[in-house]
Amino acid sequence: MTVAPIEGLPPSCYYFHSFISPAEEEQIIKDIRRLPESRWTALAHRRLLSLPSNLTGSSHDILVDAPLPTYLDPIVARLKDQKFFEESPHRAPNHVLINEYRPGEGIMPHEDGPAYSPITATVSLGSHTVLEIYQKTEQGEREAKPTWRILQEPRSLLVTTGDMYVHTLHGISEIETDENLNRHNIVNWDLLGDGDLYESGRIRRQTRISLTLRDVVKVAKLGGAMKFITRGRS
Ligand SMILES: O=C(O)CCC(=O)C(=O)O
Repeated sequence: MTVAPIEGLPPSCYYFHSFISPAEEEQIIKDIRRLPESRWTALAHRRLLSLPSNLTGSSHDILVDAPLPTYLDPIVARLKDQKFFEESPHRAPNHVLINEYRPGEGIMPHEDGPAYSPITATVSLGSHTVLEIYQKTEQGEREAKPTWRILQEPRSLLVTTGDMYVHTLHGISEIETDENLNRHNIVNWDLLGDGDLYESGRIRRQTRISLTLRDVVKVAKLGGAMKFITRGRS
């Protein structure tokens, strides 16, 4: 795997097609689908699982110490091999947000915030998507239109860190078909594994599951976390 940042973006964002195999993708989707419906949080435009648990405490920034699901082991091992989390406090991701989007669903532009060490690793399963990156104005507000678009193929990995993490926002439009896909509009066009699939410039989305792996800075043992929760309520 060659580790080179995507050119044209603020430092630093890395894209790797075929980060996992089709067999691994199928197995992880099966493992996720095995989880009871009640574990998911249904939102207006996607559904969401937070594992090993939701962040807690009055600022929602504390993780109760627990392992990630074992079906993510191959992904975590590869992230460690590539030393992406080398500078984060636990030198590995300890939390995953699993988002499921049907065609037409997306996520509002947002920043990932200070609960996490400033590095995010996202693996896409089942479908491509287009992540839109927004810059901030001098007043710190989000610009009206995205400056860059990143095409994430199924089974790919996108790593965001540094200025990209701190100074930009990202979102996914609520559309069924991605259009205007070409080397002028897609910043990682030359890094795609299966570029031919997108040559027509448009492609319909399928149901996509994204795994967003991060390192939560504050981790507490169960007893310790209870103290934070109680304090937050008093
Ligand atoms: O699904 C994605 O690729 C983006 C997810 C995301 O932005 C988030 O979980 O904060």
